Amino acid sequence: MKNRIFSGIQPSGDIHIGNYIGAIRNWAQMMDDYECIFCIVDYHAMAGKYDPKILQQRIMEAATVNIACGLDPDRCAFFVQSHVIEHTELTWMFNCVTPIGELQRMTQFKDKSKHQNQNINVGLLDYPVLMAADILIYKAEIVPVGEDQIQHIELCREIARKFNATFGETFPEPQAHLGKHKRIMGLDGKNKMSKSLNNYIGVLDTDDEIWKKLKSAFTDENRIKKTDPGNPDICNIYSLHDALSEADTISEVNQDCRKGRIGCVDCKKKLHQSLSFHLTPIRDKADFLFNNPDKVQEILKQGAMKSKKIAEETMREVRIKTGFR
Ligand code: AQP
Repeated sequence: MKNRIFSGIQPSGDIHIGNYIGAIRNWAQMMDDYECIFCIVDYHAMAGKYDPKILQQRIMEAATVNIACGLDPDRCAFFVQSHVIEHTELTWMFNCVTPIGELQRMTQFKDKSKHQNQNINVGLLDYPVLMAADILIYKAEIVPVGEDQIQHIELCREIARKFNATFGETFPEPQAHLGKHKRIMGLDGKNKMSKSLNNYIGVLDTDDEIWKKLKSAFTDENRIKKTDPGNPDICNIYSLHDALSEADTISEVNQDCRKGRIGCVDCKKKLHQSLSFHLTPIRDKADFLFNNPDKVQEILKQGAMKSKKIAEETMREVRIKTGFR
């Protein structure tokens, strides 16, 4: 029996290389060793600014990019959250064991409340409870995520503990699984790479678009002249090399930067080459799938059928334990 993992991604805009390096690439590498369930979490996207007219298009884009990045429907279940309605039923059960104070202290809730201060809705506060239901409805033991989600996974463990203590042992306490590159910084060098901050490189950006973004990207601010020795440890361009370039390029850039033998522009050019090498096959596969949306829809349908069986079984057990026969 393989351990089960669950993870999700929102269809809330372009998928960026932070999502790819911090999450999707790890998911694709875990498919042989775990029983994998991956999900487009469309209900989560509703808590932010979203346009119902293009929601389905966003879902298809997110699904297409994830498959192009390596999710293989033969080795994982991949589906849309709202197609397995049990997620929301379990959320209600979990709402009733979750202290409101725990939700109010979540960093992401505080940050997002600042960014969308005209729309601080209950969904924004309740987001981590829906996330706990997404994970626990499959009794997943491992959740591969980026660092920004660690606090939510801790809360998920607490919700599992509270539910088990109230209604009897039902759920495991899942562990977060972080890859080597758990927090990719945005091109501003100050904040996490993020759609809403528009500081990202999209997985589907063209080479020209990527170069335009890289040209103005933040580097080691202490380096004034090209010949000044730089410090790769504090340079965001170097961290992106570390996440994406070949080993010999990483070590060459590291040494040349410290000795002032390579300037920031040339370092960015090398990164641009690595990005192009890495993203071209993904873009090609995505192009093929955009022209064959029925293939993507079929994958999502099969994934929902597989996942729904597990979700229904968990809900049967939960309804009995909570007195809703
Ligand atoms: N910058 C990042 N570095 C590492 N991992 C990241 N993830 C997101 N940004 C980074 C991981 O990607 C997975 C899916 O994330 P999501 O769908 O919840 O998207 P998000 O975190 O909401 O992405 P954004 O771009 O930051 O969206 P907005 O701006 O709308 O809030 C998760 O595992 C996440 O950790």
